Amino acid sequence: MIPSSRQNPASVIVGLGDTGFSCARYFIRHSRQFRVVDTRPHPPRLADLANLKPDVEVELGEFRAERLLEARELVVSPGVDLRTPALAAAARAGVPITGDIDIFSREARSPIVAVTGSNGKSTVVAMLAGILDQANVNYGLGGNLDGRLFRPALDLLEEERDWYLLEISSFQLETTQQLNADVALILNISPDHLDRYDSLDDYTRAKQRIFRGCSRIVLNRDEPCSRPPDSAAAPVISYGLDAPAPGQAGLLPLDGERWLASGNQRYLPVQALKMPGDHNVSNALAAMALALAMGVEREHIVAGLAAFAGLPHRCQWVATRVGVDYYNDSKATNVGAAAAAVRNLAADRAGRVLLIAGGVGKDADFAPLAPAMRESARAAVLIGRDADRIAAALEPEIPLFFADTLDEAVSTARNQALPGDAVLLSPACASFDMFENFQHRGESFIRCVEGLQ
Ligand code: UMA
Ligand code: ADP
Repeated sequence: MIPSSRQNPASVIVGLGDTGFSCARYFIRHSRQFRVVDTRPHPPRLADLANLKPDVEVELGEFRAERLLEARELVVSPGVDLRTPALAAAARAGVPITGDIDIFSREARSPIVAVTGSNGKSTVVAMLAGILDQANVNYGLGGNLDGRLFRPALDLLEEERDWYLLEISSFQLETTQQLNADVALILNISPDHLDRYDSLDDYTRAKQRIFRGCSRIVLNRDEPCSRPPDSAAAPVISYGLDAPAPGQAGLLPLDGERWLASGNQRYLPVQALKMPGDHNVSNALAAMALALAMGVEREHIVAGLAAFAGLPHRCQWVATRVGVDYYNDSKATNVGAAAAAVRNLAADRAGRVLLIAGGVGKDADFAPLAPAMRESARAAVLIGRDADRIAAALEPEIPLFFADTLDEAVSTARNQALPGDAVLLSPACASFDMFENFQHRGESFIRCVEGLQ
């Protein structure tokens, strides 16, 4: 039971990172009462909130259930686990749980295109944004994206837009009751965040919430888990690496080349895409299918996909030294991403891949990396907290090396590489044991490569 003694209870923002701060700004714009709690002694946006509205009550330190029970609602940041005892107690007592995407979907007055998945989200929404730029569409782009490039969802409501493109994480979907997206897509599902979910099924169920109330579904034919649950009924546009049926997206052959196509209409050759690997061909088809669902013209889709050069830290070419290519794929924070990068970088080259991996493994099973490494890798150089766990999954087939620093890892990989090989930082892990974030890890890698003699 919620205590009946409460008078005009305030919303409580749980977490004062980028999301919590965007929620605070939203409440301030709408003159709504709120308090903030955060377990961290120095939450990242504390000073920003103090500058904006010094009189907001902020409670730091472990969450206190009795304070949360007084809330009108809990607006929970994505980094906070809903299983945290004080939050779970509040939820059991009937305090409504919401999040920034949930609030966004209630407030947005223009249609939403929503993309989730374990890997490729940022690439696909950025590709779609490139297509919409060509078509002069007035859109807002945000959500769970690299905060240096994009904005939290609620900040997008500050400007009038005709469309919203949202990258949404499973954490954000957990607190989203009804998204009501115009177009919704799960790109793929591979094990990730298993420190936050009891099982892969739990993680999948969180992702499937993206389809709640959606008007159209985009489906990846190559990934059975991209399908919505049976309860979601809406028209479907599908994409895949095979030939497309009328109205769907896929690949068609012509003179020994593969072309991105809709039905029997060819759009552009795979060779015209600037990002390497079939996982990026799949991402381009996803962006194309989303654009088709939005009614974008062919010429804009072609121009947008051909112009897209890729985001930093995603299979980003850094340099070629003594015939060896160096790639920064620091954003590969799970096993599926790293396996895709290893396979796809090896596919188009004479040599093999030297993989640099390791960090915080988020309780992942690293075994699925072994087949990709057997097929495509010359060796692995392991760093970070979970280096031994990765080694256990790769032994005995793959030559293994260990390094204490990224600098040492790059030198070791350089020493093992032959001309035609690729040295690939694709860690399959989160970065925070050795770096501030994946951007810091990627930038450090680039500096190490630039420093090679
Ligand atoms: N934290 C605490 N105590 C608290 C609140 C947070 O310890 O009271 C910790 C969390 O456990 C987490 C960190 O602080 O380790 C950040 O959590 P947060 O909820 O404050 O994060 P934000 O700054 O709001 O950033 C979040 C997304 N981060 C996460 O979901 C962890 C950002 O995605 C996103 O850009 C931003 O909202 C805006 O939407 C980043 C990310 O890593 C890129 N996402 C994960 C991923 O892509 O794999 C899901
Ligand atoms: P997300 O936003 O989902 O983390 P990104 O577009 O930032 O995805 O890409 C992160 C990493 O995932 C890339 O560095 C690459 O290694 C891998 N990746 C990208 N697209 C795919 C895909 N379609 N399938 C598997 N792995 C992918």
